Amino acid sequence: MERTLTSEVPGKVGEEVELQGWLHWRRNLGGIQFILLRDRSGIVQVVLPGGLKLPLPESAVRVRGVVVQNDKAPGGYEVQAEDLEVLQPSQQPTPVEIPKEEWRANPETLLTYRYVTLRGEKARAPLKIQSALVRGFRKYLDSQGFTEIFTPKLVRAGAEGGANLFEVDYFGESAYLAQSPQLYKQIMVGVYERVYEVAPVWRAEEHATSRHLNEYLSLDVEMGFIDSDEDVMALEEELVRAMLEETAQTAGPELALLEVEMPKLPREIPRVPYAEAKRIVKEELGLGMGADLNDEAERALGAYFAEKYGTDFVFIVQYPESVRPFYTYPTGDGLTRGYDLLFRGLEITSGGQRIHDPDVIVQQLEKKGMDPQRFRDYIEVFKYGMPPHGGFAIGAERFTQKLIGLPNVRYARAFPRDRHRLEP
Ligand code: AMO
Repeated sequence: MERTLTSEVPGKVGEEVELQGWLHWRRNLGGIQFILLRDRSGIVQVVLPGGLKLPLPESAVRVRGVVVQNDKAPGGYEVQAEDLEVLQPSQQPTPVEIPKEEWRANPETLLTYRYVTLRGEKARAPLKIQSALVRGFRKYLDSQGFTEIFTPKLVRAGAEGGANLFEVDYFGESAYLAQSPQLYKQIMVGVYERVYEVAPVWRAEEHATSRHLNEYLSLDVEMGFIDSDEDVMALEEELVRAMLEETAQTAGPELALLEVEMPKLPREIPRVPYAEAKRIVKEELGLGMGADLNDEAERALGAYFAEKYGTDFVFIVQYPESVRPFYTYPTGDGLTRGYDLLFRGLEITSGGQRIHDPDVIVQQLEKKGMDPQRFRDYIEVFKYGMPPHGGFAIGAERFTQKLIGLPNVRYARAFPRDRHRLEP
């Protein structure tokens, strides 16, 4: 018999169906027992005879039965079956009772047993939403003439500065895990003009915060023949719109389950110069801030722009050279064509125009106290007609976190790596 998905059950009233999935929950009322059966598409109630011996929750099972409408059943339908076949039993009770506690148990416990706690309906939803965001990212860029690239993750030098690099032993030589595909995606602009990459990157952040991971998914974009960072922001605006549309269209049940409020995204996202953002933070919001916008300042700015302009997104533009990486295009007045995108008060993107003149690159490296020798292959490329170009990277987990309203970015990654966590 052909398998029916739980989501297809409402369309099959009166028919006999075969379901396969996991025993999500069970309850024996004596003469009758109920289970919830969970598959990739959702959950449905199955009614079984009271005498039947049922396996433990999370066992993989198969049932055949007749679909009946029942207003008291979750979702309004149930399957009435006589028997249940165990495909593979659970050998022990789950460390956390999935349907009840997935959202209430101690967060550390949930992460420790993530291989099974992820199966909870609410636990698995953020990753489904993230997968839709990433699909939207790829689809939109494919439609705009971009080529997907795959760059090395073992590298000789860090592109984003030396502080948070993971060092690895590369046959006796020192190498690093890539902090970003930055230099390689720029090189690939010289080949394909427009490129993107979806891949993990590593940051040896020492501190545990709600927005830092040591391994995260970087959604990278780079494009050639631009006039300025304005072209890059214009692309990102449309890209973000496409990602949200794809998610609304294909992850509807998950968005509903988590009660996600879709963001306010105006046709044009406001561009606020860094100096102006700083002034607002100080004078209008009465907050202090360090050299860069700190997270408290970002949060306050997010709330300020949501209130003032009805937008959940804001670009902070014209960053000073001192707080941007060496490859950022300087405008000669101490400022750059580098920008950040804040979403609901959190930086989800850094981007901008890049330097395309090799002499300026050497000059900026030296200014930052970095050794141009370590970047020699990268600099070579710029001697062969590199067009004006720019791009950006979106942190996939941060975007997911803020879209859903997750308290910690770790829940937007299946198996997060943090200071104390290398397993599971
Ligand atoms: P940046 O270092 O700002 O820029 O990183 C880009 C985006 O990646 C996300 N991000 C993180 N997410 C989780 N945990 C972390 N530790 C973490 N660090 C960064 C953020 C951030 O906005 N090469 C440039 C991008 C570019 O200019 O193209 C870069 O890596 O969402």
